[in-house]
Order: sequence, then C-alpha cells, then structure tokens
Amino acid sequence: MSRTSLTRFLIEEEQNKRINADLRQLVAVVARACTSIAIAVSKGALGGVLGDAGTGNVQGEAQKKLDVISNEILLEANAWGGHLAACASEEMDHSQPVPSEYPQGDFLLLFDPLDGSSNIDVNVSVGTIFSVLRAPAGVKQPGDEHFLQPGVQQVAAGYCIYGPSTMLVLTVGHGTHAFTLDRETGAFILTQRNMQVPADTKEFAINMSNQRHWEAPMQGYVADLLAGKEGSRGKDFNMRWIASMVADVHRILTRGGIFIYPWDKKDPGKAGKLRLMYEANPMALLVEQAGGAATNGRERILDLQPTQLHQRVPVFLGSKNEVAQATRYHTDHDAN
Ligand code: AHM
Ligand code: MG
Repeated sequence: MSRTSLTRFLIEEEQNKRINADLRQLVAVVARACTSIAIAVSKGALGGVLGDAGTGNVQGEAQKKLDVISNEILLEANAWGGHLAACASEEMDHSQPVPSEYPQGDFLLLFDPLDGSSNIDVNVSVGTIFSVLRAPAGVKQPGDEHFLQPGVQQVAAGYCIYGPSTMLVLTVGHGTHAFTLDRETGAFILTQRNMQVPADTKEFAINMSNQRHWEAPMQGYVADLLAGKEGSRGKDFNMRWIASMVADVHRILTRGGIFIYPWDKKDPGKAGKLRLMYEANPMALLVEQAGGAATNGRERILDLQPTQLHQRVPVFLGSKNEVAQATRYHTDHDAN
C-alpha cells in the first residue's frame, strides 16, 4: 500500500488550489520544527530538559525549560523561510515581525509551543498548537494589532501531540487530517483523512476541582451530566481530564466527547484559562472541520473579534449536539 506523506498531501492540496506554495512551505516548516520538539520531549531526564527555566511568561506563569526550548525551535525554523511576516507565541509578550533584512512572506503564525506544561515533568502527553492568519495587505512589519482577526479567518491550524506516538493533526479549511510520525524515516504519514467527531457523546472533560467557582448555568449543566440515567439527560456519562488540551482534544477528535474550560470566579478578572488566539481558535477550527462545534458557552468561538493577543476565553468544544446542549444552558439562563 502506498503511503501518503505530509509532503505529498500538501503538494496535492496545492494542486487542488486549496493552499499556495508559501502556505505549503510554512506548514512543512512547522511540522519539521515539531519533529525537533518531539525529539527534545522524548529525551526526558536524559536530555537535561525537564524542570523550570527560572523565568516567567507574559501571563505570569513559570516557564519550563521545554517551553523555552520549543519556542526557540519554532522561531528559529520559521525565521528564514520567506513565507512569514510575523510570529506570536504564548511565551513572548509581543509578536515578532520577521526582521526586514530577511525575506518577507504573507502569513502570520501564532503558536503555543508546548501546551500542557504541568504534564512535562511527569511524562504525560503534551503538544504544540498553531494557527496561521494572513497578514493584512500592504502591511510591512506587522504588529500585535494585525493578529487580532477572528478565528474564521485562519487559513490553517493544527497541533502536534507528543504522546506514545507523535501525531500532527492539521486543517487548511477542508477537513481535519491526522498524520503519524514515522520515527525511522522522520516523515509524517497520513493515517486518518477527514476525522469525524461523533455528534453525540457520553464523555465529558473538565477540571471538576473548580466546580464551586463556576457560574449557575455551568453548575446546572454538569449536575445534569452527573445525575446520569436517572436525571434529565437519561444516560450515564464518563469523565476524562488529562490537563493537556492537546491530549483531551485528540481523544475527542478520535472518539467524541465535550471539552470544557469555563469561566470561573477564582480570578473574576480573567475571562477563562485558555487563550483565544493560539489555543481556542486553532482547536475550534480543527473540531469544526471534523463536524464538531466550539463555543465560549454563548457564542461560536471562531466568530469572536479578538481585542488582545493573549486574550483568554471560556471553551466548550467537541461533539456537536453536546456543545449545543451546554451552550443552551447558558443562553437560556441569560434569557431568564
Ligand atoms: P498551559 O498553556 O500553561 O500549559 O495551560 C493550558 C493547559 C491546557 O492544556 C489544559 O487543558 C489546562 O491548561 C489544564 O488546566 P488545569 O491544570 O487548571 O486543569
Ligand atoms: Mg498553553
């Protein structure tokens, strides 16, 4: 059986006029950077890469050594390609335009270089999340404000999961496709074309320890899930929480479910924990392209107009009918 590599897949997408040569190269460079991150992650304690870097990022979170290494790998890989105008990252206060002496491209790349930081030191799956936007026409040396485009304008999005196998899950706006890294050849091989999230589910993913901080409609929704067969939902639900968004979303893309990180009162000034531009938006596009849905509890995530590069947002994503149910609890509550 002939295998379709990521390279071949991207060339076919270009031939079908779904992407241009620059976007093809950009995705290929990101994928290559992810294979380098996979190598660094897999070395674990032997690579001297575990533990804190002793620094903090713009959100005041402690950075792990691997957060910093992954950020550098992605920046370095993309600086020279000629397809990018600027990069933004969870680990950098502001976006970085490609220096004017380098070749300039049309695209803006956003990434969370290593998501699920709390899992790095305990050998649990982590991942890289990325989103690609177009630089506004005529803008040289784009700044943070040029990244503030709603998620519907993403031209590509994806993640790479560093788990028992390394997988790249990608959309360029025509379905969501999964590639598995062949460690012997270093190539990503297409292993699932057109992933489909089942519309219904009996599995939810949430950090239950925050329950007392949730708002009323969240309390009501989860109480009904927990009531199982005897409750209004009439079925028993199972729960999973890996605390790596990439791993939780990967499970949902594979077998369905709903992932929730709601707003809570712990820190009322924060709109949620997860970041809109490089966590929620790319995951929302991947899930929608696989037939699922993504909201902030009230509105479609991909329609939100961002106001800040590192803006946070509540996230409800996964099986379409379940996301609709959870969203209805919130909108019904607001209407009364
Ligand atoms: P990070 O970007 O600092 O790694 O935080 C994001 C992660 C997600 O991967 C995950 O869904 C969530 O934080 C887990 O949060 P919690 O530890 O509150 O359960
Ligand atoms: Mg993150």
